[in-house]
Amino acid sequence: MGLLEVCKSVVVYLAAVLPTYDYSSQHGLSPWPHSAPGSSGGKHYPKFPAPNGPDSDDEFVCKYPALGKDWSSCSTPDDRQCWLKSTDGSVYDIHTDYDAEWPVSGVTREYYIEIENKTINADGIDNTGGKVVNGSYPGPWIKACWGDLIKVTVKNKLQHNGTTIHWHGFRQLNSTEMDGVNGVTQCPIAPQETFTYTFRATQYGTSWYHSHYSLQYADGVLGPITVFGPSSANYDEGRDPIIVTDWNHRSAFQDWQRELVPKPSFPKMNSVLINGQGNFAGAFERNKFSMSVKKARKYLLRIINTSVDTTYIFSIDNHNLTVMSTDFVPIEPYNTSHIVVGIGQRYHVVLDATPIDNGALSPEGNYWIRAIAADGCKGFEEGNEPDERQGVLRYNATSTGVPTSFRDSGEAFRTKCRDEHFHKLHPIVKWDVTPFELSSLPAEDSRWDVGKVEHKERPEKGDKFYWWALGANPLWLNFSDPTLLNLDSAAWKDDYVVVSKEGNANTWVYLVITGPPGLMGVPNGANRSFFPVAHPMHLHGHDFALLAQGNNFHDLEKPGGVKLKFDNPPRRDVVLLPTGGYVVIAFKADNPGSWLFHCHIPWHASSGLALQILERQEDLKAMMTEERLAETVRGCAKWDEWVSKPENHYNPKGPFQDDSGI
Ligand SMILES: *[C@@H]1O[C@H](CO)[C@@H](O)[C@H](O)[C@H]1NC(C)=O
Ligand SMILES: *[C@@H]1O[C@H](CO)[C@@H](O)[C@H](O)[C@H]1NC(C)=O
Ligand SMILES: *[C@@H]1O[C@H](CO)[C@@H](O)[C@H](O)[C@H]1NC(C)=O
Ligand SMILES: *[C@@H]1O[C@H](CO)[C@@H](O)[C@H](O)[C@H]1NC(C)=O
Ligand SMILES: *[C@@H]1O[C@H](CO)[C@@H](O)[C@H](O)[C@H]1NC(C)=O
Ligand SMILES: *[C@@H]1O[C@H](CO)[C@@H](O)[C@H](O)[C@H]1NC(C)=O
Ligand SMILES: *[C@@H]1O[C@H](CO)[C@@H](O)[C@H](O)[C@H]1NC(C)=O
Ligand SMILES: *[C@@H]1O[C@H](CO)[C@@H](O)[C@H](O)[C@H]1NC(C)=O
Ligand SMILES: *[C@@H]1O[C@H](CO)[C@@H](O)[C@H](O)[C@H]1NC(C)=O
Ligand SMILES: *[C@@H]1O[C@H](CO)[C@@H](O)[C@H](O)[C@H]1NC(C)=O
Ligand SMILES: [Cu+2]
Repeated sequence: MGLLEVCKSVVVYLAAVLPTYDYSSQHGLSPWPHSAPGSSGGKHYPKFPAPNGPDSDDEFVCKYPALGKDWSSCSTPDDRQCWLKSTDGSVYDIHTDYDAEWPVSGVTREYYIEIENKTINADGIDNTGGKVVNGSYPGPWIKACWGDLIKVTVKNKLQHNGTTIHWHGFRQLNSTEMDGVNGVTQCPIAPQETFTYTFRATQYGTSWYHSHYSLQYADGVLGPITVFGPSSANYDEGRDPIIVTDWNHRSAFQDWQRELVPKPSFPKMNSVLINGQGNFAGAFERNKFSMSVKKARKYLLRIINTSVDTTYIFSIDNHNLTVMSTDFVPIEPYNTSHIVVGIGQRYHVVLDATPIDNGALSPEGNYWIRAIAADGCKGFEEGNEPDERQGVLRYNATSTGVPTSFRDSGEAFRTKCRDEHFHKLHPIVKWDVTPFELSSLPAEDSRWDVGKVEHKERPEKGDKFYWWALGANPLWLNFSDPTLLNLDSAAWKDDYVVVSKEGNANTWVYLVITGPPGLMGVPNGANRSFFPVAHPMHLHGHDFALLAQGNNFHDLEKPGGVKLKFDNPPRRDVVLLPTGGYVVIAFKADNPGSWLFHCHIPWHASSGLALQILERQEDLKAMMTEERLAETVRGCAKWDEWVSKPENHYNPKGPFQDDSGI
């Protein structure tokens, strides 16, 4: 019996004694404290409550002092499209082109968070390798209003790891140095040091922040962030974020070692959590996530997928959901019985608390909230697949009844691994993408095939390990040498996978990403193998237009085999590259920076499935003045000092870095 088998049987034993477990000792879970940053004083300018959570925290108000007193809030339950209006008829609303305009704000939202290690007991089993934000998993809910400046000081209280925080989906317009990617925009924050991130909320909606230091977010360093703003569908009340994730009982750094051996045994996940709560292997009556509602009211739900390995299908028995935004992009609302949430993706949906009577009504008014792991997009231990009934919707808040409801059995309810349907997603603020022919794209910097490449000469890693890559080179960053501190460079190391894109704010950048199935021979002369796996691909610094998405990569080779949508295509910041398929994406070169484009499965990102788009290097160099980079340079000096001492490392004898760094 190998060591891993031993661990597994211990876990199974613990599960068996779970009924007597004292859940009151459960620690490390977030109660969503409603912190209220900034002062709520000030009499001479407009301020209004943000549409908020269930215990609507009166302290959190949106304020726009710079707009003057002609302006007022116009967000009401009957008109959530409106945000601010002026007596002269000007508005900021759902139709405002947020790529170009946002409410002028004098408000800075200041937060301070600490990253520390902590044992997390999320599903009945301790994970001693946990790492958390401010002592809780998930971390505190960071809130701001559309147009605010967000300023978050992060302190690293870990003993043996650096850290960074990335603000997932935030465009970071003119602030690439605040993107939080070690080796690209900064050095890791050294233990006991701090770094202050300052950036403007030009978009609105819900997202998450997470560490970009190696596999750290999988250990718990993440939390939700909401920017209050208009919505395309109406609702009465907003609710706290619903964070769905898969979960593991070991540190991801430990599991990574399972990949770094000649015959990798792929890391497996153990359970599913909603807001940090779950039930491992039949520990069923533990405090399941629950949400209570009043009949006929409409609720805004903010759903975030922070998974490591799993795409979920989210549904509530006997209820349809009205989808109104994908990632940070408001869309024409549509109704559905279930939504497919890929890793890193977010949806704002409206739940109409009016059960659909299909003969399966729960007599007590309790309904299952389901998070179904999609077929072919999950990585759980065999025979240990978690129950899909992950939460309860209650019409009677004090009821403790177990729902008897059933999943919608209709044709339309499919559990295949895919994205929400391409043709359903119509952004409200339209983009017209300049048409082009696929055959006209230069393959060398526009076409990227996802595959695995064989061992290169790297002393750090084991023998015969295959590294995921976009193209021929797996990403491998030097923590101490971020791209932003090398803007004079004309030549980049292959390991940095730098893809230069020039132009101006009106230049479209097009990328074709493919995941060819099977062993495909040797495109571009590199020795690569291809595997049938779907990858959630995430771009920093931009929303992108999704011009095409398909299951058969061979369609690209046929003339006219792929039809591109240029007229208001779906738009988001994470897209699922289907198994054996392709995606074609486009964005405007309107944000100079160095932007990571990577698979959001941490094992794949750690293995190198990433590239960086270096957007308009000369303009970027001009923007990145000494003053702006002062914090970055200071952080690197501190990091270099810390990392130069082997006694600081987790394993002083082994190599310090054993993955791509992201
Ligand atoms: C995080 O914890 C620190 C220290 O207890 C506290 O000052 C800070 O307000 C907390 N941050 C948030 C966002 O809750
Ligand atoms: C976690 O932090 C505590 C306190 O700093 C330290 O004693 C412990 O060794 C750390 N554990 C790991 C695994 O780094
Ligand atoms: C980070 O910390 C973990 C322990 O929690 C350790 O296994 C890993 O080697 C560390 N990695 C780096 C690169 O600091
Ligand atoms: C971003 O910077 C460019 C030039 O550096 C400037 O023209 C533009 O106004 C800036 N945009 C914002 C939103 O600050
Ligand atoms: C999270 O994303 C992963 C990867 O795409 C996906 O497998 C999983 O279903 C998503 N979770 C939810 C709740 O959608
Ligand atoms: C969605 O369903 C609601 C009832 O819950 C209905 O009022 C609304 O018109 C529907 N919207 C669309 C776009 O079909
Ligand atoms: C719920 O949504 C499904 C589509 O997924 C639709 O067929 C059905 O009519 C909807 N039901 C109600 C009551 O809105
Ligand atoms: C709500 O549930 C509680 C506990 O089961 C029960 O005592 C109460 O009568 C219920 N209220 C209604 C209105 O059904
Ligand atoms: C990483 O970058 C630093 C700073 O430029 C340099 O001193 C060091 O030699 C680099 N390490 C490797 C392994 O290239
Ligand atoms: C591919 O592999 C073959 C045989 O192992 C080797 O001769 C060739 O040099 C490799 N090509 C590249 C581009 O690495
Ligand atoms: Cu991947």
